Amino acid sequence: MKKILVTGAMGQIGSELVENLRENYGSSNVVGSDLWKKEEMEGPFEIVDVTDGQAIHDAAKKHNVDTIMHLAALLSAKAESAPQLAWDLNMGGLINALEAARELDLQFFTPSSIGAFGPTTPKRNTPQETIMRPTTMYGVNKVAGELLCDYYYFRYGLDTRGVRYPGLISCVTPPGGGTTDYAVEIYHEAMKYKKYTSYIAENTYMDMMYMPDALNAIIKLMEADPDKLVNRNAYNISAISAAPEDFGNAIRKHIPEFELNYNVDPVRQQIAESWPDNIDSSAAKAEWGFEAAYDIDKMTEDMLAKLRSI
Ligand code: VAH
Repeated sequence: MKKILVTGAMGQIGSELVENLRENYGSSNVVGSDLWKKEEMEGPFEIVDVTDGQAIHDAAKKHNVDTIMHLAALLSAKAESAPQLAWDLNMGGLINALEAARELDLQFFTPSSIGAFGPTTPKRNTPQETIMRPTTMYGVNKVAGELLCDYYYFRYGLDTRGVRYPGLISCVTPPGGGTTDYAVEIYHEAMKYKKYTSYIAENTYMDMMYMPDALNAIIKLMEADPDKLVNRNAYNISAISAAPEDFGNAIRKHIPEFELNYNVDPVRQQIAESWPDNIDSSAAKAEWGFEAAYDIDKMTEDMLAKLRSI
């Protein structure tokens, strides 16, 4: 992996991934792409709508990349509000990116999610191989996406790789339309108002991860020995299993007067309850050495320090 095209480069993961990759591989070797870009954003960038397969192909060819990291997608809550649009973007965009990678013989990364699991999946210590009957359009997209990436590996020999991300917490670009967004909002509002009203109920556990761990996982997986990859497109990875009150308790170690209230959103609560409480990451650790560096306290300290400096 030396020259990379990132789709969804203006999103929560993409915006920090492009910066991280540029630090590791050189700015001129990482091409961002999205429907729009921030004026001040530097480095190679292409305006690409991933529902236009030719646009992805042309951007990859123009910059002579050897890898596509496909991140453009609608997240879970937004996908539930527009399921047909989500199918077109999440699945149409994915097969377009896979086709570009096949035609140009590129390495390929796209994330799956804990959203690929459903209410009949074992909720605790969720195995790498298990029942996957998601009840959301996002989950259907993620399971189908994992299988499509497996197909492109088995049928065409494409070097596809992916992880099942938990909820990701970051302070650079807020997520849009996710179920786990509360775990990002809580930090911003703790800083501004010393209080937050959670749309997810207390005692609702979900897997979470700090963005630095999420980005390191991509690079570690993409640089791993392909002969060691068994689960290649769908590695369970997680760092933290937490409910809203756990974030509140961690924040209060820095902002003692922080107040956490609840006003549950039934749609996102139902999505959250269909996902595991905590997943087993042992296959990722065994096959490519996945390790998370941030627990909830270390993440909280870093998040609040970064938000204070903005
Ligand atoms: C979402 N942040 O909430 C995403 C993620 C596991 C959750 O896929 O939809």
